[in-house]
Amino acid sequence: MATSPQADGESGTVFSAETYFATQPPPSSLEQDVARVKEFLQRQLQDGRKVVLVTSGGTTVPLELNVVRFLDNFSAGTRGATSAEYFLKAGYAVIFMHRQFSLQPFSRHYSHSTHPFLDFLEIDESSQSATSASSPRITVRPSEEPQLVEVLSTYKAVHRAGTLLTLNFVTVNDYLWLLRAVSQEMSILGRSCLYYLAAAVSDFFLPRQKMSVHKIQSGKGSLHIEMDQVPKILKPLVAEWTREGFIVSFKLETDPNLLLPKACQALARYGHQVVIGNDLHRRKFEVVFVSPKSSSSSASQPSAYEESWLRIDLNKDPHKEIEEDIVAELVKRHEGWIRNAT
Ligand code: PAZ
Repeated sequence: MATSPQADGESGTVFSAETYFATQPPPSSLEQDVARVKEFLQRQLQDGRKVVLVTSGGTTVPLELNVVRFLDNFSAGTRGATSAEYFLKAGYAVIFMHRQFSLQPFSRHYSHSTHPFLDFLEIDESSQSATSASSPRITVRPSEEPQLVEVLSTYKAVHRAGTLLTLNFVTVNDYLWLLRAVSQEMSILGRSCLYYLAAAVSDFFLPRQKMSVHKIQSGKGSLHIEMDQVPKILKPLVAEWTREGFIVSFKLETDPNLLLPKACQALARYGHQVVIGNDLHRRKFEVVFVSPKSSSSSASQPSAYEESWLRIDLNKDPHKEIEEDIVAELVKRHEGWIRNAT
């Protein structure tokens, strides 16, 4: 068994997934998380529900063992949190694996930056609270009530039904260990599980063995850090950990010319079912689904893939969320995947 990383011939090191997990330590919460996932999946199996794993938000790359500094990325977790709600609405049970403190289903509607909840509460000075004779009641601004009632009642119903399990990660290492463990557990569902990998995962990391123990000191001029490549985790996910799951990955680009070639490249490399391509600045109203052509005999040729663009018009309907249509399309494709089981 190879447990040492390989030099890539230029600079840095390429870790296989096997080497990665043999050399990087698991997060301390892993065992506990796996126990919660097992219990959740057993219940969904008994109830005959399909399960989707939604990954969401960005990963950090710590630069020190006693971490003061880390690299991060832009993702707020909007795509993941919004999609999770639509999957729940479509009858799926959802494992929502997200970056700690990123947006979550339901509470996302009251994000502290875009819609802070204190702004729509009012103090009714004329009334007395039922619990304390001296303090006045808090009321909800009438214009906010309809949405709050809708969000709150769905949130409560999901909690009563026990169809949402939330797990969190911070670093890219937490993410990789958790993704492996959850997907291995989910494989008991066969074709009834869907993977919706919307998290923005770092492509580079600093192995524990190369990290400074203490805070990196300034005063020695510029800082040079050589990072290694994060292993391509979709490869073992598709080929080993969950062979029958319906796997959807996301590809983010800023150069529109790269979107389709990169999506096709991912499908050719990993052999999964769908790549959803999105441009950083257009992602709220336009995405492209890329998937193997059903009749294709050669999945390694670019012509072996078909693209299908999904667009919404935010000028016409500013409240429309593109995730509603993304999820509707995937639910259809997943049903086909289950039907076509041999
Ligand atoms: O979290 P968000 O809604 O701000 O952004 C979503 C997204 C762009 C991170 C997601 O749609 C995506 O493309 N994720 C994969 C990124 C990548 O590794 O290419």
